[in-house]
Amino acid sequence: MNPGFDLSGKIALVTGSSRGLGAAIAEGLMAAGARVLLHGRDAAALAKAAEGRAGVAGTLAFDVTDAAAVRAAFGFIEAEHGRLDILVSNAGIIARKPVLETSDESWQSVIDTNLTACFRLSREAARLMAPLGRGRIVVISSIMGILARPTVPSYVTAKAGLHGLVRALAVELGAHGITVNAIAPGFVPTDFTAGLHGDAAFNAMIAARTPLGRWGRAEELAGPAVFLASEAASYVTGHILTVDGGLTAAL
Ligand code: GCO
Repeated sequence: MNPGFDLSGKIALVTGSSRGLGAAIAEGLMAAGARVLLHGRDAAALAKAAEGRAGVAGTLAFDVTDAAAVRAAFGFIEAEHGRLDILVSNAGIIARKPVLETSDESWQSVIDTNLTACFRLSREAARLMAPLGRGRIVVISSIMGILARPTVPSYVTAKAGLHGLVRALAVELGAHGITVNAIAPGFVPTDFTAGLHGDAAFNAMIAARTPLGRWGRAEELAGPAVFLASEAASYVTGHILTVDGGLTAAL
């Protein structure tokens, strides 16, 4: 049987896809044949990211923490495309402050953006997918959902929460033919981690701790995302796939 990595005819939404991991994942889905709705907060950056790319089905600029804006975006997807086959929930933020210096507001905003928004996006996506009897939800988590490093307490908590959310969604949405999985990336140099990658000591520590001996590349998230979004992963749900060069396997 053909394992079916082909995503031709599928419509995908990738949040946070104007740059970084989201952009690389969107590119991977398009290369596999999907038509992708790019998302970000900055309409101008999105328009630039969409320029000249045949696989782009459109752009949606909204804040994932704004419930009304999320509803409107899914209303638009339904009206314009009549379906959604794949959601990649990738948009996220980080606050780097020790526990003793973390304010309630900062904590809440990281939880809202990284965890609550993913719940809301997944629920809206599942409402479009359920009538099709099929769907793929891929949550971009982090190895910080499994391991903790100092100074990112809200991020670690939100990412660990996403792993629970993936299982909670998987056990209910399986009945509708919808699979829900997470990818937990290790350290990848993007704008998000520029400060860490630029820090020679931190950079060397990660390379030394990682069996593959280096940081990841954004494009290395594309294959795992295509797999989980495709027919090839038809019997995979509720799974957390680490893509970390082996970092979480090593002591
Ligand atoms: C940080 C966090 C994260 C990690 C990423 C991989 O930047 O401070 O540790 O951004 O780089 O999530 O675990």
